[in-house]
Amino acid sequence: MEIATFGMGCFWGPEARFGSLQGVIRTRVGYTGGTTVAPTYKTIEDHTETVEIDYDPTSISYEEILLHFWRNHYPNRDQYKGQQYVSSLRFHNQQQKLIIDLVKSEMEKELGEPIETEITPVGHFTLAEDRHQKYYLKRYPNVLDKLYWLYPSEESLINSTFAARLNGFVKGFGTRDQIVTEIESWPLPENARQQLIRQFMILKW
Ligand code: MHO
Repeated sequence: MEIATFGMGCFWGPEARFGSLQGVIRTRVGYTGGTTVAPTYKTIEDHTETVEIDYDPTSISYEEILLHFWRNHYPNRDQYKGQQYVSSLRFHNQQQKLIIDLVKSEMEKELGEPIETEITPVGHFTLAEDRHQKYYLKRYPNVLDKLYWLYPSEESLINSTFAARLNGFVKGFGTRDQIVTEIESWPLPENARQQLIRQFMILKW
C-alpha cells in the first residue's frame, strides 16, 4: 500500500472523485503545508485543503493518479481563497518526485502553459474535522444510520473502502454495476461480499 497526498481546491470533491477509483483503498481529508500547529477549518491560516489516499500500486499507479489530478482541476494560481485552495502535490519519497516531474512536463504540453502546482515533501498532515470526511455521503444521514452496523465509529468510516466508493457514488462517480462487480473481487469471505452487495442495493438516496 502507498500514500498519495494532494490539494486541488475544496477537498470535498476530490475525495469523492478519488474514492471511486479502483485501487484506491482509503481516503481522508486534512490540512498540509502551513506553519501553524494543529490547523482546523476555521483556523486554516497558511495551510492547504488536502486529500490523502492509500492505494494499491499493483492496481493503480502514481502516474495514473497524477493524470486524474491534473486533468481535473486548473492548477495555476488565481485569487480564489489563496493558499487554502492552492494546487499542491506533497510527495512521500524521491520516486514519487521523479514521476511528478515526468508527468508534469507531459501535462504542461496538454494544458499549453507552465503548471504552478506547489510541489513539496509531505510534511505533517492534520486530519480535518469529522464533518468534512466523506462530506457527500454525510448528506445522507438515513443511509449512515443503515450503515451503522458497519461503521459505528468515525474512524471506521474514514478507513473504509466501501464508504469511499459510496461517497464517490452519491457525487456521481462510478456506476452501481461497477461497484457491485468490484465488491465481487474483494478478498473477503463470500458471505461478507454478498452482504455488502445486498446492503448497497437496498440503500435509498
Ligand atoms: N464550497 C465551499 C467550500 C467548502 S470547502 C471544504 C465554498 O466554496 O465556500 O472549502
